[in-house]
Amino acid sequence: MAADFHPTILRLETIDSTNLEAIRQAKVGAKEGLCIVAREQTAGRGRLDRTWQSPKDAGLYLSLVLRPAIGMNSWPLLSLTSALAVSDALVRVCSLKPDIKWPNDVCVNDRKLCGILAETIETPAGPAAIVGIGVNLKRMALPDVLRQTATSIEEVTGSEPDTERVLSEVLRAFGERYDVLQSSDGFEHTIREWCASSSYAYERRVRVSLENETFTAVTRGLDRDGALRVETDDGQIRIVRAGDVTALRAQAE
Ligand code: BT5
Repeated sequence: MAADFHPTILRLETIDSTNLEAIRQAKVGAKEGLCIVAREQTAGRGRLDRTWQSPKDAGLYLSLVLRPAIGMNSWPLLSLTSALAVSDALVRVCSLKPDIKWPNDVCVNDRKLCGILAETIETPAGPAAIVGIGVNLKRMALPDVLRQTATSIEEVTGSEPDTERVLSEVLRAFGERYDVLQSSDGFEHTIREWCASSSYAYERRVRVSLENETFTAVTRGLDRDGALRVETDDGQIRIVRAGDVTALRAQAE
């Protein structure tokens, strides 16, 4: 397939958040493919107003401006596409075996190595999607609570990766996956591939945390727009669009 995605990289020393910068640039006309990369973020963002730790040169911090040619109700699939791309890049660059945790975490050995934040915004040129990707490259000083849950390429491989190589492989893999997403059967293909790359897709006992509610359930695959289907203890199927899932061990409820 011909590659249609051609990123233009804008490199910054420091920024509040590459997603915020991408939003600012998109609002003044940035085209599809603008890629903001920063050596550090002073206010790196996670979902739901959470923080992404972004010390200088310890991670890859990038955001893409996208103007996808697919219906907006399918834009949540961009998050899955990005997680698949990071997974591909980690396999190619360091032979890792990543697992994707719904919706957007790329994990190795059950620890988070990459987080993804996809946002939709209005711009004068029409709606745009901003996809932010943070990959932990090196061991970094993290707050105590994250020491048990986060990891980096250096920690799992024993050596510091080449930042430029990780960046170029993430962008190459993203381009490939993004082209597939926008091709015929691209949604089904992306969902199938995501399910094959995630131990969370089926039969996983999880705790689901929504804004005002927490419950336990078993995962039953993804809906057409990438939302997680779960079966609750009383046999109802529920669709989880925004929230967190945590894996439960059989008796650890
Ligand atoms: C995410 O949110 O995982 C999305 C992270 C996206 C970061 C990228 S970096 C480039 C771009 N610019 C931005 O400003 N953001 C994007 P969420 O699923 O809500 O997870 C956030 C949670 O992950 C935090 O509350 C912490 O518990 C944990 N965390 C924070 N920093 C981490 C890190 N460096 N490594 C692993 N876990 C981290």
